[in-house]
Amino acid sequence: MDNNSLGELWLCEAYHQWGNCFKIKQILHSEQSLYQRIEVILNEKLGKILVLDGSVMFSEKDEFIYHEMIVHVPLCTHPEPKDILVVGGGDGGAVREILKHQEVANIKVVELDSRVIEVCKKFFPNMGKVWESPKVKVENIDGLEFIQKCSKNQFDIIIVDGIDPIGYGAHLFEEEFYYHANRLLKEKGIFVQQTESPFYHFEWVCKIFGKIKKFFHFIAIYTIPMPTYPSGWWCFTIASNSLSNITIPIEAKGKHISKMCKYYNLDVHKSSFKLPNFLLEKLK
Ligand code: SPD
Repeated sequence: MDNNSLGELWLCEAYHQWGNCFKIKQILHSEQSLYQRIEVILNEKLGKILVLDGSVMFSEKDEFIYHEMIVHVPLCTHPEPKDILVVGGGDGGAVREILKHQEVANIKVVELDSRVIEVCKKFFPNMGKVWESPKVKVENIDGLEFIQKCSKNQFDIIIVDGIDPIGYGAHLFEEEFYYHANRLLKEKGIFVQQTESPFYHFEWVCKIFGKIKKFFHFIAIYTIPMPTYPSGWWCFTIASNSLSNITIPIEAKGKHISKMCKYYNLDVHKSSFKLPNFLLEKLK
């Protein structure tokens, strides 16, 4: 956080030569947990913003885009998702969206840092109340450690809603993690992970795609506009071993879910898989 020449306080998330800045009206919370610096700041236009180790996780204004798309794309593609694993996701945003799917019976959330959950319960009650659902079970353990010890074929969907591939979350973007993720999925299972900005982190996007591809027969990337993330453009990588049609939603499900959404609908779902040439060329 920096003061500018006018004495205003700004949060600047810098990536080498680029960055995003947010004017801080108030710092609502700041602590060092066992794993990271957790901050909640208030911006007049964006509302409250959750920041982990200086990186914006979401703002109240645009989090719906990210959370609806990381969840409804896989869940509206799978014929009958019952058992869901969320790795990360301690803010509750993804779980809030999963709970819109009545057929889901169990949601296991593996969030390493219990303080993220507690801070979000306090400052983002719209997301934090999901933990009261009897379908939701939380374990505060590292994602890789969790999936290493799990027996195979347990989940219909695995959603990795983590931090960037640097620091303590980096191993969630490695081959060992993808090997176990694949092992844990049931038949028709779908894996999805937030995989950074196609513009700022092009090398990461391609590298991660290559690693996931080694373990799944079918793989695709879809993108969203994400105004508060670096470059404002973000992507998810989705993969499956037995569902060849991972880019095609089940129409009736998508239509039904879109009634409960601010961003997601069937056209958005389908068009999010349309990629520009510079990405297509690299992902062949
Ligand atoms: N650079 C920010 C990447 C953060 C992705 N995860 C956000 C978590 C929101 N539930």
